Amino acid sequence: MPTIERRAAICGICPGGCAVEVTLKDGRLTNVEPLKDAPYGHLCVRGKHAPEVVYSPHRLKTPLIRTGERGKGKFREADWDEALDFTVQKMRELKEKYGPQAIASHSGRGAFEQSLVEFCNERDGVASKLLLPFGSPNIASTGTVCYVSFGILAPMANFGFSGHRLLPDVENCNLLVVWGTNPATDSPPTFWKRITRIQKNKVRVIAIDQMRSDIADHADQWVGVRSGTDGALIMGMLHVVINEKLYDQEFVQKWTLGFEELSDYVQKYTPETVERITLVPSQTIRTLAREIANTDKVCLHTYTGLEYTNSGVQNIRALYILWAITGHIDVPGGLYITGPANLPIQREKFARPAGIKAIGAGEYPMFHELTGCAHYMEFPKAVLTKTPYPVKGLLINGSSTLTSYPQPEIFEEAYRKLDFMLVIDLFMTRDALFADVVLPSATYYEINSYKRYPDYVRLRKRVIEPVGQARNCTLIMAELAKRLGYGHLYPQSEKEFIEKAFAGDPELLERLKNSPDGVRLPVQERTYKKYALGLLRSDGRTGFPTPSGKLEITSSLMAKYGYDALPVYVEPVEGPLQAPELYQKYPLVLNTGARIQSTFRSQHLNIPGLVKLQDKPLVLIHPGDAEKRGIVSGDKVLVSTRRGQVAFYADVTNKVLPGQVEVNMGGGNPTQVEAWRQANVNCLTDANNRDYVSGFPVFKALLCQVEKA
Ligand SMILES: Nc1nc2c(c(=O)[nH]1)N[C@H]1C(S)=C(S)[C@@H](COP(=O)(O)OP(=O)(O)OC[C@H]3O[C@@H](n4cnc5c(=O)[nH]c(N)nc54)[C@H](O)[C@@H]3O)O[C@H]1N2
Ligand SMILES: Nc1nc2c(c(=O)[nH]1)N[C@H]1C(S)=C(S)[C@@H](COP(=O)(O)OP(=O)(O)OC[C@H]3O[C@@H](n4cnc5c(=O)[nH]c(N)nc54)[C@H](O)[C@@H]3O)O[C@H]1N2
Ligand code: SF4
Ligand SMILES: [Mo]
Repeated sequence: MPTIERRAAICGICPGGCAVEVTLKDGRLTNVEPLKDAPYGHLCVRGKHAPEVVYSPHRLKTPLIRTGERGKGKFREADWDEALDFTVQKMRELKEKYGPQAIASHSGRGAFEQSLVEFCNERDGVASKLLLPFGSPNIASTGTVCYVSFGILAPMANFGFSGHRLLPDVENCNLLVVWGTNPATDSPPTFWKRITRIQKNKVRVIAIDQMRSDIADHADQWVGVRSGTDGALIMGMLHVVINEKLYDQEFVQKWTLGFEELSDYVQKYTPETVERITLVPSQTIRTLAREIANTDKVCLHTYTGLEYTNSGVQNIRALYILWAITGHIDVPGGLYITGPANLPIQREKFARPAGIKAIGAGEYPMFHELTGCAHYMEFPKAVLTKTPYPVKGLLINGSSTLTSYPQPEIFEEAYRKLDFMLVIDLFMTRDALFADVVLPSATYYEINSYKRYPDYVRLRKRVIEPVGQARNCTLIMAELAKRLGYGHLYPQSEKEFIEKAFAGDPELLERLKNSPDGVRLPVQERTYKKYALGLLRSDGRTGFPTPSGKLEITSSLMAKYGYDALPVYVEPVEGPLQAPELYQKYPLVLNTGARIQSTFRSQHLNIPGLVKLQDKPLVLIHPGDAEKRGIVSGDKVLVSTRRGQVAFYADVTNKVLPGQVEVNMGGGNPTQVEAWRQANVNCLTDANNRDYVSGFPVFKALLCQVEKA
């Protein structure tokens, strides 16, 4: 008789940490169900296929050492000691020869596990801090292409604090605007559930999105906008709000800096002008602006949709300013300002190596100073031209850079020139093909740890034994630190990590050990309009924690780095208005990478049960545009830009606006099924076309042509 065990657990496929019930047959994970009534009890399609993911034949099972040419995929199996010794020896050699800064690291979406984030990574981001005691400032992460614009640069410039402190008070609002984010693909989709709940109470929801996304489909109104032009749309709305005096005059006068300049600046953005730029009808712009200004308690939810255009940071700044001056900041039902996050852990502070600047610090100084990280878009240049100095080594953890960064051929060229490269992953990625050493990571189903939610905390108890020789990445980092001579800076076992994580509250840890469903954290009482009460600044004075003490519409931080102090709009440089000649040849606006349920960026395209849900990479194209090209749904089509040509499959749909296409992201890794493996959308995007402040590539406002293959 097989032994069958069912128990509460935390889903270990992505960092979402959904509460689930697992079934184990003779210790083997066979089934996962949502823990329906538990907080964060949820199961997405990816979580449902957990057994297939963790036991995938593609999983890396032993450390590997390269035997063939870089990129060719020839490796031999090695044991952990040999692989780690070799890694450390190469790192020491490079340090000796070129200095510690010659080694860089990059961590990505596979490096968000809670203990890893809290003990091995830096600040807000996910950059591993392993290289800091080694002496290299070159720690980078997907923060180079994600979150930092929205979560750090824009809010810091406006308010003087990070975006994680701006909580959408959905439950108390009368109107919710979801702008450039699709909560249906959040992990877990907590926001989606909250929205569904308020909709039952007849709260109006507006979605502003370049396509009719899941949330736009469920909203009361979808405002379709040309990709990358939200900044103009916001200026048009500010034009209405300011000229019709619909703003909170007392707030503006007392608590903002630069309103006069903004008033002057928006004059050229009449709703009619903005209609020509954004494709949003002028009447809609007026109505939208008036509705937001005249409604009490208007909530905003936004994220990556605004990050990837030429003035992404400025557009997001403008959006927050619109919310603030219409009276929706730090009030019930608006964007609530929380206290600074106070992690109850004693984190080791790793000092920055003195006297040596990180890669990209010169090009993107604000990014560098606020994140403390290297800018990975500058990595190829550093390797290929030795600017600002030679870079010879690279450590990648939980990231697939060759599918997630624009123009992978440039990154590949750099990887070929390296003297040493390490990749830690679950699977053989394209990055790993270039590595000298590949280390197999365990999934979160295979480790002991913990998970913090905004109002809740749970212990993560190992569900299955690690597959093959896979190891918990947190322990891999600790082990590397040890071999590099600073193991004392890291806890060295899972038990130690957990104890240290709750060292500030050992009683909570005891409760957690006895509560498989987790422990709810006390809710803090709310205080509104904290700027007026002196609760936002460390000196106790009233106002915002900015240099002027005001909400800075003209930002001194931006000005300090030589950027426009006003949140000025920049038209997409590769767009129909700025590049009319190119537009003749590439007459469709190209947007890439809106999330789909069955994949997580490049992940799961090698899992049959998930691939089945969408077996081909799609380009969403409007019926009118498709007809002109003789394209019907299912056709193989070629999408081309100035950079290249890639085959996708047509999905003819009025979910996208005429003249715009949306192309799936994630393809390009060697273990993926053929159609996806051949379809790396980032062969079409542009490594040199960037937001001038964040350095983020313009993933979502380019030009392309689509033709039948
Ligand atoms: N054109 C275009 N490009 C984009 C985007 C877009 O919208 N359009 N989106 C951008 C965004 S927002 C981001 S965040 C980046 C994503 O950038 P990446 O970080 O490259 O994201 P993934 O493709 O998810 O790669 C994560 C890797 O981690 C591995 N992994 C999973 N779990 C673990 C683990 O526990 N340990 C270890 N060591 N590895 C693990 C996975 O197998 C996978 O290879 O892509 C960006 N690129
Ligand atoms: N299933 C699944 N979940 C994921 C991921 C995944 O790959 N798969 N990725 C994870 C990652 S790395 C991140 S960063 C988060 C991101 O989370 P979100 O920011 O919510 O990402 P999306 O779901 O792509 O939603 C972005 C929305 O912005 C829209 N958009 C794109 N360009 C524009 C524009 O110019 N203007 C406007 N107004 N809208 C625009 C897109 O059409 C899309 O509907 O999701 C995470 N969750
Ligand atoms: S969102 Fe992530 S954690 Fe939740 S069920 Fe899906 S894969 Fe698992
Ligand atoms: Mo992301």
